[in-house]
Amino acid sequence: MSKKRLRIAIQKSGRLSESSVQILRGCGIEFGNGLGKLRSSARNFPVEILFLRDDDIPQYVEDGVADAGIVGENVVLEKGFKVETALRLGFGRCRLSLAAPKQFAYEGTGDLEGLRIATSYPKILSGFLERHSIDAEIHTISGSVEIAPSIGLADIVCDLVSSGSTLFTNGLKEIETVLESEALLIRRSSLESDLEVLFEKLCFRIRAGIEAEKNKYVLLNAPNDKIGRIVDLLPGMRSPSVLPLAETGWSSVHSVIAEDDFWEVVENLRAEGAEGILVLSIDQMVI
Ligand code: PRT
Ligand code: ZN
Repeated sequence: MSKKRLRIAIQKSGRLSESSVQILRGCGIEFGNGLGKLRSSARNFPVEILFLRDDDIPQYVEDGVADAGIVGENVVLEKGFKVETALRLGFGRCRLSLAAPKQFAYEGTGDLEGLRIATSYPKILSGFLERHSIDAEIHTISGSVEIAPSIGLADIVCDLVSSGSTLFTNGLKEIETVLESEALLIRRSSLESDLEVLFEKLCFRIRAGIEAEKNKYVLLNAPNDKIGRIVDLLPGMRSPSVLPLAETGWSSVHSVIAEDDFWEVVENLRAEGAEGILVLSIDQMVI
């Protein structure tokens, strides 16, 4: 195996840290966590993990200090660095939204004309305003954006939202979504060939983990005369497996179903005569 190590930057401490560590550990990569450390070498895969502030990750990847990184799409787009997105990771979901005081009667983007908007995302916001041909004043502030209207610094804000409770407690309501964001696996565009091979391996493993999370493994028993209708309800990866049970006239059916519709499928399976239905999590799914 190559002596070179692939350097991956993840957030040291924050909303993305735990899921970033989990996604790498889910790939079978063993490393110590970032407590009090800036870097950690994996014991069983030629990877070095760098623990950084999220805002610094795109720059480090562009400069080649790190080969890849896990960071929010909002940060990548705001910083505008030349990095490539390899995978969308499906966690750290949030939206960058415009929010106004509750009493603001908002009817459409035309109402934004001439307003003062406080944000930590001036680049993404100005792109949005340009696309909608709106002339508004952007006030860039680095934190506690949500208090800007109440202290008279701005009319409305453009900030990240997940549950919406921060806006609510500050008397604000969401009026427009500027960006839907999630964590991304980013990479620098040119990797030496041995690092490229390592990176591809890593992506392959991460994809298998992401697919596994989106699916469930289902096993059930049914009398043979019901199998046809039950199989029709189950897509499976190619098609469901049907195996005879020791008891004559009965079979066991194994299949994979999407997490999103699994309750509905399970209810339909029961209605068609399935018994002893087991639904299991999948660790990895290679498709
Ligand atoms: O120290 P470091 O610079 O690394 O961390 P940070 O404090 O800058 O970032 P952190 O850990 O707060 O967020 C890291 C990333 O998580 C962000 O860049 C987003 O991609 C993603 N993310 C997901 C969020 C949120 N959800 C989120 N809700 N980032 C921030 N928030 C904040 C938001 O700014 C607001 O203040 O949470 C508040 C709103 O939350 P709700 O639930 O009340 O709506
Ligand atoms: Zn940050």
